[in-house]
Amino acid sequence: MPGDDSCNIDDRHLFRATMATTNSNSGDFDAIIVGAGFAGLYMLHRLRKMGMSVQVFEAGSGVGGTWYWNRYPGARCDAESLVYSYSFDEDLEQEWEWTERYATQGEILKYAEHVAERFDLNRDIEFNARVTAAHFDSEQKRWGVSTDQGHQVTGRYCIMATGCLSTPQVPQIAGLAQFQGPTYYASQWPHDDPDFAGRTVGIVGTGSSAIQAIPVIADKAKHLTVFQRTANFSVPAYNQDLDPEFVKDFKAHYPEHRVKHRLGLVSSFGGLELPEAQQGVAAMSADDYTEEEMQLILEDYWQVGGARFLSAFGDVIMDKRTNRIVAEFVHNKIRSIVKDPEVAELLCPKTHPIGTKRICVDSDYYATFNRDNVTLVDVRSSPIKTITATGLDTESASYSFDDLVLATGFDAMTGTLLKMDIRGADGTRLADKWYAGPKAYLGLVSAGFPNLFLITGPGSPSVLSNMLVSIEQHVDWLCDLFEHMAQQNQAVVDAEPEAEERWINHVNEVAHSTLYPEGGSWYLGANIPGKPRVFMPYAAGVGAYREICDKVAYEGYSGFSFPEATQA
Ligand code: N01
Repeated sequence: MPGDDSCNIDDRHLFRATMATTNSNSGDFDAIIVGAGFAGLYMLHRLRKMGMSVQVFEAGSGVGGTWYWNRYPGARCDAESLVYSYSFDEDLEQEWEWTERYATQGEILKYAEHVAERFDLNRDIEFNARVTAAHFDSEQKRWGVSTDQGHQVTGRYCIMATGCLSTPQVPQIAGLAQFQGPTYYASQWPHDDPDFAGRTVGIVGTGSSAIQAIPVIADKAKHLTVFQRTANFSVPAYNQDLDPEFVKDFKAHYPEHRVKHRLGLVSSFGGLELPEAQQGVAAMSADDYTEEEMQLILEDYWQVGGARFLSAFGDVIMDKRTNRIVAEFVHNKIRSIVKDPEVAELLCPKTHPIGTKRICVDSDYYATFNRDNVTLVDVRSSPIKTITATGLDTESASYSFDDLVLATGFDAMTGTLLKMDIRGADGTRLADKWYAGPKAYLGLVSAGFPNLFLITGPGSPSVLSNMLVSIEQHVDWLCDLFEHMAQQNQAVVDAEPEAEERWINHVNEVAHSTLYPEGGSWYLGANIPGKPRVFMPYAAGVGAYREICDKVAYEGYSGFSFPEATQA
């Protein structure tokens, strides 16, 4: 097994400022990482290889982040397993065996656990410890980090690897506490999976989580009532066992695949790959085709399945005509699958352009509404009034069920960061600085919060990309920055406010050149009452973003300031 033995000895000499005190509630570290999901694990691995002392805090009792918490029935990744995986270690990518086209939550969690063991990461992770505060001490130039378990540690660098979808939204529905049966949040599913056999279940929400859970719950439950406020576009996954010959060939060409993902050379700019045969087509604008030709192309994409359906035409998120044709294609698919025309019409999304809310990937979602034991309730025309002891009341009817499932989403991208009491150089709270929306240069550093880094933060491609691609890019880029700082004898890095402002304007400009702002999505904060409406991810793609970050580094980290020399 490869461990840390490949560490570059020269790198180790760069970081000797700190002697860590471990196994206690206090200590001083070169770096503190918040979160032990895929970002936290890789960050820890890299920093350790550079010779840094590192402490990771993780609220869960194990590694895996989103894959630790989201254990709802049917949970799978909507990116294909061979590309939703780390690329940093050749032996790991060759030796790990994915079994299905889309890995289950359980398999991805096993992979995260395997990575933690393989690289001996667990010894630097404090589990069951939720970070509550992080304050920058301007005199000492160190972050002081506290947890709900009484830890009080300090560190030069504080890295937020907190995930983008890690704070569940508790829906503002009256009477939630009155329900007398079990209530399950999709995003905090119990480890002992509840058995719905013979039970009646009500589920609120029809986003990605619900769309995966509904067919699986319907298969078990006596009856399932689905409360839908907004219909969502979903594409069939056509999940299947991986063909060993395909895997062998893919693995033989892993380096080429990875380069394409990193540079966004494949036409899906999020870093997900298209089959070879489709790559040329996807770069095209729909203007090059008649509507009849577009139907044939869309049918091809539909038959392959998966989120890449949205890549059939390069301008689907830019051009209203293209978007309308693609959306109508999906409407017609829904009408062809769902037998009851009224139910089919309710399931056809008409409130937002396709792709402006995250596209869902499903197994038999629409067909599930043909089952006798499934009822769809439209809570847009007749909103939920209150949860009752035995079910819920809408404005026009009462429903009862044994179990309530809430698949009501997340306070995305900023929720977890702003729940912590984070204070910068002059004591300003991050929540105050971000009152009108998140601000961070390159989505990585928020001016006035020196040495605080956001992995896949707002203002980076983040949730519009394959998260593993974006995580590795941020971690690698930060490691280069830390090395640069060590070589230049710099202790502190901050973003220049003007550079941050320019970046935020650019992120907005890109977003507003697309249809994304029309989506009313969690990308915009629109799902959280009172949250500022700002399109948070950077929509120009991973390739363009990487190029910008590389240029910034090449220019000696333009837009960043290095106000202090090392004190050690
Ligand atoms: O959450 P969502 P999600 N009354 O916000 C409804 C990732 N993910 O957990 O749209 C009634 O999409 C809400 O209705 P509306 C993926 O990035 C990935 O499903 O606000 N309904 C909506 O239908 C995804 O996009 C994977 O009108 C209420 C639903 O709850 C992201 O996580 C799998 C309500 C929330 O949908 C979030 O998906 C799962 C209320 N008061 C998730 N409040 C894969 O990789 C909310 N809703 C496969």
